[in-house]
Amino acid sequence: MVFDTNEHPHRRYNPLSDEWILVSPHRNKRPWQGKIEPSVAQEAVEYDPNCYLCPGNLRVNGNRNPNYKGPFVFDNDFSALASDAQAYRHDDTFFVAESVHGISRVVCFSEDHGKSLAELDSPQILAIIKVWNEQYQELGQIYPWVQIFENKGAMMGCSNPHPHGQIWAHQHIPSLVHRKQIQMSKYYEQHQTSLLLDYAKRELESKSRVVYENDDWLVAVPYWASWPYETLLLPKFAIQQMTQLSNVQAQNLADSISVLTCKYDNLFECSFPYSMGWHCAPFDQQSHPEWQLHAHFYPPLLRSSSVRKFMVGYEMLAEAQRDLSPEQAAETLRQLDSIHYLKRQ
Ligand code: H2U
Repeated sequence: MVFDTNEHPHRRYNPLSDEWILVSPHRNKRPWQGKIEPSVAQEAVEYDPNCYLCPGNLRVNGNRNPNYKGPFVFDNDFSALASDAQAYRHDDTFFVAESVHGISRVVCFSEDHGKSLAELDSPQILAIIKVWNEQYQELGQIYPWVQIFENKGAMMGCSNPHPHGQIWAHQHIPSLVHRKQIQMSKYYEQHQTSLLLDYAKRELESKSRVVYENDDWLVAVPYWASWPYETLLLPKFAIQQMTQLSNVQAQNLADSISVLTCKYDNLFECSFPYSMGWHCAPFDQQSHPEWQLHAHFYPPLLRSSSVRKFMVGYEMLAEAQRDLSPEQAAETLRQLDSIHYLKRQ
């Protein structure tokens, strides 16, 4: 019997995290099983008088948002980090702790309460990229790590439907990034090239996991994806930080985000939940040829707008597991229209 990775259970190695994932494609031979659940009605209002993030509204702490248009950034009123934390370190075998020093901000993507990235057009997404860059520039002068991310949808713990993301910047390098840094450094020592630049080249040669590409960017379901429709957004060129993007590269990035988020919404004809975020070289005044700027999209949905993948028993106790193969997921995403289903005639 010939081994078929779309049929037979196997494990795949994630070189970014140094972890394995169990793939059980026989449990889900077809990429689409079961019935289509009715779509959850979309929030269509442009302005919600009760939203803390809409222009002109009062936030929980009593501050009033300006009548902004386009992206708007403010310091999180319930920050997970403190910029005035006293230094603290406790070292006692099992009881090790240290203080954290940082700042967190909220980035409203636009004044429109009802439009997620998928429904904003490329120039509006480009405006968000510019704001992310301004934040990297400002916060990167103070903190070595600036984490930009978006939790989208109640399923991902998002507390407010107004399209927005967050930025947490702090002194320490967080655990997942630390592990990735080690892996990329090891690869660089062995090959004198960046792991993710070489990986992007291999994905472009194979095409089997590529969802979308333009002159500068590539979206692929990574070989080691653990979430059903997880994707990696990768540059085709060497770049360590977002602040190094040319205007054309930034424009092409806006197009990539637009196409990917539209495809996601089109998959189950719903506002597709996910957590996404950027990783780039730390702002530590060192050169980091091992790094490549990239974004991860981690969406939980599996079979419909309401049937999600849970990372529970086996995943919590052993390792990540998936049914659909990454190649099957990529094929499904690739075939989807890049015009948003709500904009179709
Ligand atoms: P999430 O939806 O991903 O939870 O992000 C919303 C953030 O907005 C959340 O971190 C902040 C919350 O603390 N927020 C304010 O800073 N002020 C408000 O008035 C409401 C929400």
